[in-house]
Amino acid sequence: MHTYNVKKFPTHNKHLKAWVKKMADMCQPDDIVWIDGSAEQKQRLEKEAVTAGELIPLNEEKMPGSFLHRTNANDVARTEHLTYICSRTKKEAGPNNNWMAPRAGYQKARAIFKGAMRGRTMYVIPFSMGPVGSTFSKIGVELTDSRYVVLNMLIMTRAGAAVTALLDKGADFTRCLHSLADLDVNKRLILHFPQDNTIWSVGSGYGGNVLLGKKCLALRIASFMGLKEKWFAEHMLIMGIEEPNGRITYIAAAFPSACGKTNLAMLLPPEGLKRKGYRIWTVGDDIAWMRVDSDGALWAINPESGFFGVAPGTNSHTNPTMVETIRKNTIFTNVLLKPDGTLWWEGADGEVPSRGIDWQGKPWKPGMLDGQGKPILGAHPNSRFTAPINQCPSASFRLEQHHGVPISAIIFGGRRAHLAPLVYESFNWRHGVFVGATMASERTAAQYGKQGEVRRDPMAMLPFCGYNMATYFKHWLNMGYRMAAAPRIFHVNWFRIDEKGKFLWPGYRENLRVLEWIVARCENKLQALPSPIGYIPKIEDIDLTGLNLPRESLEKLLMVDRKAWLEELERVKKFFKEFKNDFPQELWDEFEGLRMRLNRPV
Ligand code: OXD
Ligand code: MN
Repeated sequence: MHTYNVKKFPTHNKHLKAWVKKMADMCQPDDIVWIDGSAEQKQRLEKEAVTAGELIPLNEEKMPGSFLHRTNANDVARTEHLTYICSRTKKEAGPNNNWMAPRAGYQKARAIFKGAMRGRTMYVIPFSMGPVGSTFSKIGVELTDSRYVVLNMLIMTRAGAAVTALLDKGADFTRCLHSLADLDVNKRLILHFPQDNTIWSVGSGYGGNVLLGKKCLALRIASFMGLKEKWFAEHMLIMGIEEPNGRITYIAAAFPSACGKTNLAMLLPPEGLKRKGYRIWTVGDDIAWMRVDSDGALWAINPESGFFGVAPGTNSHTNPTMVETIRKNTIFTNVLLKPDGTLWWEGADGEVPSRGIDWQGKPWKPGMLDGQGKPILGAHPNSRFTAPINQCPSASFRLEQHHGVPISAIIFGGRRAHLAPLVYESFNWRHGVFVGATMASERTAAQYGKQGEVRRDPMAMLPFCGYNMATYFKHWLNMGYRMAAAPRIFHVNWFRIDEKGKFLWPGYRENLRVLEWIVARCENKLQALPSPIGYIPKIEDIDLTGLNLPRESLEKLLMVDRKAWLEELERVKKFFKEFKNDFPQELWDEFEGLRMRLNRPV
């Protein structure tokens, strides 16, 4: 077996050295390589990955610096049933998490990690979530035997020598260990140890399970840190809306996975609007870290430096900005390879190719059916691209600013065919927390499980909150008391359908029409109509210029169906009750308030 010369590790941080050595003793890699973030090292890894068949280089002329990767067919989405919070007690993890006692977790995973890196290299990736050196950023070190993980982490995080330099000065770090092991779904575990600031992930190669800076650190572990340190780690996009007069309003928005956060974060203003000259600034598309600053407002950074977006449905209509962003230096996962070395996915621009190699590496033609007569897809519905944010034409000029951007509005949203109106505003912070806590959405391809089923997903954090959500709701309420200038809280739903099952709202670029109303409300420029669930826009206050949308459709979109809401309250009650006595009384008061308003004669 290899012996590791700890003196040769390029760091003075003795805790880091000792930990890398200990993990290497368990995983037994042949070699250890420290990631420095240099272009040379990256190119060497790309070459090795190509030689090993882990990456397929793409058409250098049309997609320079880009690669295709395929994961195992059983390893294409986050595996929430194998994801655990190993806090000291089950109560700390809450009914919203799978729980395993820390000792049992370590023991179970150790058996799989043992010798798992034999014949492989262990890469040591020092990374920063947030701008390097910002007091608001957090450092992690991921050990992995996957070059795909290294190359993705180099896009998604600030990784390399600058972070090692901070570690040399003794900075604390999240200990992230990952091994592909033998990619056996029966030996797959994604474990979080919040009290130990540690993440262990084994047996998967899918991004959400293995790029440990993202969901595992920046949401599950960071949410726990945020509770202790009084800040928020949220599953939210951040964007700036520049009005024609040059004023920029920043908003943060939480939608469940695969519900359009990425598209919204970089939307191109629609042409028809009455007010011309809007511009969008993208700060982030998935995660927001937010804290109260000395001005009493909430300030946000995006801890990531790249996008890990869903490919299917991405095209010049749905997201022209992303189409530009992913033209180069992008890693694609599980999409269709065309004979000319370019790519395709369902809902991509251009013609459906007449042939190609599908996401499973098999020859593909349009119209092919599987054993059950269903069409065989060229790309997996949860196929992805990983691209640097600084390639995004709408990337915010404030991305590297250590203090981030001030947030004027928080938007919650879900995919609801019925019930939730296009937009409404909460009465105040406490009511807004209730609105977030009662969020629900229909399941998409980003998680395993039956698609289309409605699941409760408070603040879009159900799969990502690293502790008991009853405590999380209290944290939200408490943060409200700490802010002199708290953001306003809104709820949107782009997905309402009519009696014929057709979407009532065109969505995509046109969503700016709703954001325009939200911004005007933040600036106290518009009055709104009180309804039992919150403030609703007056019909004339949503600019429909240039949009072929009958006024009746907007009326339907904004309708509040009291009976349906009262039925919804029964489902909400069932959900809240899962948290037993830990659930905050303030939210039960909001619940009763809403019930009363819904029952009040009109
Ligand atoms: C993601 C997700 O990948 O939420 O962002 O699943
Ligand atoms: Mn997400």
